[in-house]
Amino acid sequence: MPAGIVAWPLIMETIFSNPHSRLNPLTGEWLLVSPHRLKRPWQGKVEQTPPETRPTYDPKCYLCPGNERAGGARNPDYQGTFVFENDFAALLPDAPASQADANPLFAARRERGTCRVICFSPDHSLTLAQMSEDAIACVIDAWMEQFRELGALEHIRNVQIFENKGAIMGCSNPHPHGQIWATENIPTEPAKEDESQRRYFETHDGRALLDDYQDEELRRAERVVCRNDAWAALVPFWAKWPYETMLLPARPLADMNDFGPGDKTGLANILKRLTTRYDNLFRVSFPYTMGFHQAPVGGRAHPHWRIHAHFYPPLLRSAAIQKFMVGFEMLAMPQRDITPELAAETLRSLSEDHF
Ligand code: H2U
Ligand code: ZN
Repeated sequence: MPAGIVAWPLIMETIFSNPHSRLNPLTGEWLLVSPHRLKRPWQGKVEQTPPETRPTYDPKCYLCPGNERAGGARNPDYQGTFVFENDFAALLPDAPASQADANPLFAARRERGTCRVICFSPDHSLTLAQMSEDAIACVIDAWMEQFRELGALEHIRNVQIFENKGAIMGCSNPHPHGQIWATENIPTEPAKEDESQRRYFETHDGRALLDDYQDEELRRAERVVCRNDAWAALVPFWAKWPYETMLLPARPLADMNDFGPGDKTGLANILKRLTTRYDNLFRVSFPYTMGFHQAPVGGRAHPHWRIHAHFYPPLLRSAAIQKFMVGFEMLAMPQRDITPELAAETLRSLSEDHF
């Protein structure tokens, strides 16, 4: 090699072992990666690990079958999944329209919508990781049904399906459950992803951003955690949470209405395997916020969109050490210490048998 010319892999090696920033092409946002920083001493907050054993039925739980909820309604004696309107909904279907402020610096808009809660199982003691793939497939059936039903409402443009798991994520109840919020406007995060995917599609001969991204990740393999015929789980190149992952479909699916039988059973399989790996990481029921991003509903087709799930777990170095997005992260941009490649390698090395 002529003097002065450095091999490309060597340059990348040097970039990735020193402080650098990475672009998230889905949101257009940058992230600071500081691989050398893991060596610093830690004297901060140590999280208490909650006790791991729970009864299969808790008479004081608002979500267990047959119990009375905080709002006064009583749950049926449900056997599989159970969906109900959130008793303390953040959105209302009939919020009235009102006069807009003429000053654009004081913009406000009506936000009609619906909030629902979905119990994944009647068994209070379970989590997705501990449920069978068949039972997880029933949760997916309920998500698909909710997506179809809420997405068909005339005033709804986005259906956000998510799960907050664990007390440190602010989850109010350990009973396995998630939420669905359907809104009249497309919220900030899916709106950024919509814009980025549309722009990529328009400037890349009608190819989808997430198809090209997934193809390249599967080829490089270094950030892939696990996969099956229908889905891949990987740590995105731009992950900001220490063990953040993303689920991507093998087929060009824009939303859950596009699911065939194989997409559903494949999703149940990858959810079980990924959440089991997460639990095995620190040998705790692993906390996270997870949710699906799907094409906006109503109106035109969205060939640029690919459904995907994000898992955002807060734990860093043990069950007791949590990553805080504060300081520089709040004021400037997110930052991480362990590299996405190291996080993927760690998750990949774990067993898919629950501890
Ligand atoms: P978390 O998963 O983030 O803890 O939220 C649970 C939701 O369940 C929360 O939005 C609702 C709360 O309003 N809920 C009811 O609708 N009824 C109840 O009896 C308890 C909780
Ligand atoms: Zn319960």
